[in-house]
Amino acid sequence: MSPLHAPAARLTDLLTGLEPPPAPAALPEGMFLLRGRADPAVLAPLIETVAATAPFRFMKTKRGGQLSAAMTSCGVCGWVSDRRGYRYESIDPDTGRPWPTLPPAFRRLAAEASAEAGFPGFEPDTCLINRYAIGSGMGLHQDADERDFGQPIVSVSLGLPTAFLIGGAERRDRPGPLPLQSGDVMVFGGPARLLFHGVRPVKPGFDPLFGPFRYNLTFRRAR
Ligand code: MD6
Ligand code: FE
Repeated sequence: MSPLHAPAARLTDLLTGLEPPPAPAALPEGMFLLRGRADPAVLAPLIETVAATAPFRFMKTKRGGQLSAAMTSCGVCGWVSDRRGYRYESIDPDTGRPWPTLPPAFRRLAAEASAEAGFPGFEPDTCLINRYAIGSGMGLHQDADERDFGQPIVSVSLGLPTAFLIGGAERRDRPGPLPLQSGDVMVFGGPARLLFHGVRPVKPGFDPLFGPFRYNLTFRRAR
């Protein structure tokens, strides 16, 4: 920023000679970040239980590629992608069985976090679990496969940190990074519900609970 446009220095900064800390960028209206709201130690074994019934898998895309995060789901339906496109399915196509039920601690976390963000009464019917190895990320997308966009999405970050990319209402809107750490919870509701977003590739590291991975839980009301 040129000095001409720099904000006037504050008296305290002039006196101490210190730069003021950078102001945190405001989140878009309807998007909330609850830092450290989730307990990773409680969630880790529940993810393992879900994955014992519905193993993580790399889903195919319509165009013949494969998603870079491994995925599984729990709840009355699960999000799937294959050569036919994206949708929610009641039966896990990999096992031929229903998805495992939503653990009560998952439901409770999603309901409490959404209420804290100002969306009371959220009852998710599905949780998509993404697992990112080092170097994996997720391209800019909108979550638009659910029936009612009036329902929020609650998202929980676990394991290795990354930067969440927050875009705008149009794919071409330039996204800005939001650093996320294990235990951080985001709520997307109201005017933020259909914003484009993505995830930067995960940098090398090792998390004491989750090892060389980042996990993300997204709770939705799909039906
Ligand atoms: C992730 N999250 O954080 C991917 N979508 O790994 C999402 O794609 C997402 O965090 C909708 C709402 C919140 C999210
Ligand atoms: Fe998403």
